[in-house]
Amino acid sequence: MESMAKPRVTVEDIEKGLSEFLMPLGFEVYPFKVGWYNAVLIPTLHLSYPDHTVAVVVLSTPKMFEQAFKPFLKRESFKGLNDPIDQCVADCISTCVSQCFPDQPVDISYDYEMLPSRKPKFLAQTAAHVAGAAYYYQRTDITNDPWGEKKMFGVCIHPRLGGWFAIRALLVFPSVVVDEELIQKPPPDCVPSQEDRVELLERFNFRWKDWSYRDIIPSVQCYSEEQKTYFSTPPDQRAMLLRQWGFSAGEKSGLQLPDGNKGEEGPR
Ligand code: B12
Repeated sequence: MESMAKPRVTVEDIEKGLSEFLMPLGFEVYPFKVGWYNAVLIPTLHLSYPDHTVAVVVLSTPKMFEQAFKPFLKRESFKGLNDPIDQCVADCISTCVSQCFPDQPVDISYDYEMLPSRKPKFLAQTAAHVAGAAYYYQRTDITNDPWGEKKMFGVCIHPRLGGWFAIRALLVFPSVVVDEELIQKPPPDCVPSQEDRVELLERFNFRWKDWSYRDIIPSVQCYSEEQKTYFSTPPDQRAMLLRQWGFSAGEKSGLQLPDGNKGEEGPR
């Protein structure tokens, strides 16, 4: 019955399939092993798969806005209930997975999804770091930091995009396990100096609305003025902005966001 066996999906197949579909839409994909992620986290935050399971973290680049979002808006007419960008990302990724891997189980989690415990389904920055995509600069990366008792959030910096990207999704392939086929590469440490790291965390925590943390290193692309306008608009007014721009909205569009989604969420 040898001939009946499904060919084994390799990590190369996964990377190739996902990037052929998602790169032209303005996304980047980075495979990693679940064990690398779990190794840096406390057990309550672990992903519950064996260490050798293949996972992939998906980033959006500035090009996603033109190459995926605008075509999505023309095609789909967004629905007012969820953030249109989140709808677009979910549409791209779920279509990609069902077309490229129709016979594979794939567990998809998005950056904005929470568990019943109110913890995020996955820590996007930790995933990006262990996958080698973008170094996660945390307070613990600074010796003798000047912030005393203050809570300081960490931030990932991408070697080519600086801060001009977002971490959108985690895909886990529960039936694909790997060994030596996947070797961990550290993310490029593109903000090596202590002084610049202090500056980076201060910009991210105290001045994130001025976009300046994203330019902590030179980048090959950044968000267009239009994209910045979109992301600077409070989520409950984005549907209206899109209508002003001439995109049509579906039945339930408008200002009625569900409770809990009205928060002052900024750009990702
Ligand atoms: C909740 C949340 C917020 C909250 C709280 C922030 C926080 N970090 O806790 C609020 C609302 C304040 C917020 C604000 C913003 N956020 Co926010 N947020 C999130 C979200 C959904 C979860 C983060 C979280 O709860 N982490 C839990 C904490 C406990 O994790 P942690 O601090 O990393 O700690 C862990 C690590 O240290 C790890 N660890 C320990 N040792 C080691 C060693 C190594 C090597 C590693 C890698 C890890 C590691 O263990 C710890 C846990 O035990 C993420 C998306 C996601 N799903 O991850 C986006 C995310 C972090 N936010 C993001 C952004 C851009 C923002 C904003 C700029 C804009 C916005 N979206 O509103 C602002 C600015 C921040 C500010 N100045 O206030 C981006 C950051 C991108 C980047 N380049 O890093 C993310 C990743 C979203 C995305 N899609 O890209 N955010």
